[in-house]
Amino acid sequence: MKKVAILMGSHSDYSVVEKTEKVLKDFGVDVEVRVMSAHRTPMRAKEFASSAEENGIEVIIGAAGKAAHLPGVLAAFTTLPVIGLPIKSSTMDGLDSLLSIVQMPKGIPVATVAINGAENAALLAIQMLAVKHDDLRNQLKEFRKEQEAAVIAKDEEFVNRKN
Ligand code: RP5
Repeated sequence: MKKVAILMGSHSDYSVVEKTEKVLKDFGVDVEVRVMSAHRTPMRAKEFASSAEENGIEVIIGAAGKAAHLPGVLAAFTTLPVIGLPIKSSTMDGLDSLLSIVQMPKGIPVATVAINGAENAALLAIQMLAVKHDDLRNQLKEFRKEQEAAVIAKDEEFVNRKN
């Protein structure tokens, strides 16, 4: 079983998070999506992270905006890898979220992707899982080949363009 949990701090994050969910599902990864907040439902967030490993989860993605401490709090309660997905906030364009997530003090790391980097959060989780799941490693290699071919095809369009 390959299972990733995506926790978002608010349902308002879901328009970004659904892109993460889609990539994971496209790769055949089991996804559990939850709304859990480090400040509004701190006990539920703690309980989820504390029991994630025994519940078969292998990677946790924490999506949050503004003072985005959710991924760091989750990471405090588990040794599973935690990926932080900073959500673009309305007032500071997500810089607040990015810095809140990426600037973890030493001892408890959170792997951070770009502001609204939903697809990369999924791909990074898949790369972590691929360390032990050969099928995912092969799928990732295929994905990279397709991505490369798509860029080359676009380049060819320009090369062959008649001004
Ligand atoms: C964070 O506060 C959430 O992750 C969300 O990005 C942000 C705003 O939440 P709402 O006020 O929209 O519920 O906890």
